[in-house]
Amino acid sequence: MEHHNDDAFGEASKVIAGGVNSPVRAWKSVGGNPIFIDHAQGSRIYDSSEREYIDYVLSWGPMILGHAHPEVVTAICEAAQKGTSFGAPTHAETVMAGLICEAIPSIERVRMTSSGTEATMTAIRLARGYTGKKMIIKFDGCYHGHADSLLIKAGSGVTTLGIPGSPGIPEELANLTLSLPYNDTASIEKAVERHASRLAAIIVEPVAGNMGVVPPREGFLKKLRELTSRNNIVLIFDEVITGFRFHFGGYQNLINITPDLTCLGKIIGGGLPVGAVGGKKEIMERLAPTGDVYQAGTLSGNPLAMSAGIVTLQILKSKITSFPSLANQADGLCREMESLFSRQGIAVCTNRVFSMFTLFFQEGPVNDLTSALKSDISLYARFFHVMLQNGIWLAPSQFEAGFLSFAHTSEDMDKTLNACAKTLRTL
Ligand code: KE4
Repeated sequence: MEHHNDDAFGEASKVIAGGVNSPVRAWKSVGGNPIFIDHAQGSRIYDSSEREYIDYVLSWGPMILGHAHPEVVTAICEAAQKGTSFGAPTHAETVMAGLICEAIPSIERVRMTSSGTEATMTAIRLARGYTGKKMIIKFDGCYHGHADSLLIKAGSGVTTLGIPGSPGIPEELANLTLSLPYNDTASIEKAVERHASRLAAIIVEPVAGNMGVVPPREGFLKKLRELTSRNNIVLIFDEVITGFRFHFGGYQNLINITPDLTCLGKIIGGGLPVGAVGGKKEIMERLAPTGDVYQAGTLSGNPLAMSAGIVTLQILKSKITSFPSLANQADGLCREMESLFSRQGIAVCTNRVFSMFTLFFQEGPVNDLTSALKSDISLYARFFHVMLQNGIWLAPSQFEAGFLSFAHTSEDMDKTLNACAKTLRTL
C-alpha cells in the first residue's frame, strides 16, 4: 500500500507516543514530519515512496557493514528456524562473550543486555554495589541511555530537544549525579578531591558522540584513570558507539587506557537489540547469581541477536586491515565537504574520529557541550532538508554523529559531494 508520508506520521501519532519509538526520530529539531523507511541495502536506505538515500545515520551506528548484509541476514534466518528465544543458556552467548573478551582485554567477564541503556544502568548499579558508594560523575553532553541516574545534562535527544533535566527523576537520585564539562581536567580534579569518599563511578564516552563528535583532549582520559585508581572509584567507558567502530575492539585498546567496566551496544548486535557490560572479573562477579547485585533480562543474549552480532564481529575481525581505508574515506569526505563550505563562505567545523564525524555549523573549535551549542541549528536544519531532497540521509540533529560503513563506495562519496555542493548553493 502506498503510504504517503504525512498520513504515515498521522497514523503513527494516533497510537504511538509522539508517533515515534525514540524521540530523535521525530525530527523535532530539524522540523517537518519524519520520513518513514521501507527497507535498506548496503549504504542505501529507501522510504515508503521508494525514494533512495545514501545513509550516514546507519541506525545511529550499528550498521557498520551496511544494511541487510547477506551473511548477517542468513545468520538471523537460520537462527530463527531453530526458535527465537528459549530463556535458557545457549552456546551462541558463549561465542559472543568470547569474541568481546578476545577483542577487548580489559573485559574478563561479560553480561549481555538488550540495549545500551541496560548496559550502562547495570554498570552504575554494579559500581555502587561494589564500592558501597553512591555518587557518580558523568559529563555534560554525554548520553548513556535513559536510566534515571544518567539523564542529567545528557546529550543526544535530550540536548536536541533542549530538555532541561527530565521530570520523573527524584531529586534525591539526581543529586547523586554530578555532571561536569567534557575535556575539563581541572573541574574533574576538584570534584574528585571533594567527593572521593562518596564517588562510586565516573562514566565517560571515551570519544563523545552525543553532542556531535567531540574527541577527548590529550590527557583527559588518562587523568580520569589516575583519579579513579587512586580513590577506589570505578572507571566506566561507555563504548556503545565506539566499540568495534574504529577497529576490532574498543577505543580503549588504541589509547592504552584500561577502564574497570566497559559498556557496549549497537555494532555488537548487528542491528538487533543488544547491549553488554563487561570488565574486571572481581567486579563482574558481584552480579547475580554469583554476587548480590541484581540485574536480569528475558531476552538478554537472545539467539537471533547473538547470531547477528557474532557474524558482524567475525566479519569485522576479518576486516582488520580495512579499517584504515574506512577512516581515510571519511577523512576525504569531510575535507571535501569543508572546502565546499568554505567556497560558499559558510562556517563549518568538522570533528572526526576515524569513521564517525559531525559537521558543526560554526567556526569552532568544538570540544565540549558549551561550544557545540554555539552551532547554527536552524542552518543545520535547512542543510538537512535540502540534502535529503538531494538523496542524502543525515542525522536529524546537529548533536549526533555521522557514520560511514564498509558498504559506502567512492560513487557514494561523489554523489554526496555533488549533493552537498548543490545544497550549499541554495543556503
Ligand atoms: P540504547 O539504549 O539506545 O541502545 O543505547 C543508549 C546509549 C548508550 N551510550 C551511548 C554512548 C549511546 O550513544 C547510546 C544511544 N545513542 C543514541 C544516539 N546517539 C541512540 C539513538 C536514539 O536514542 O534513538
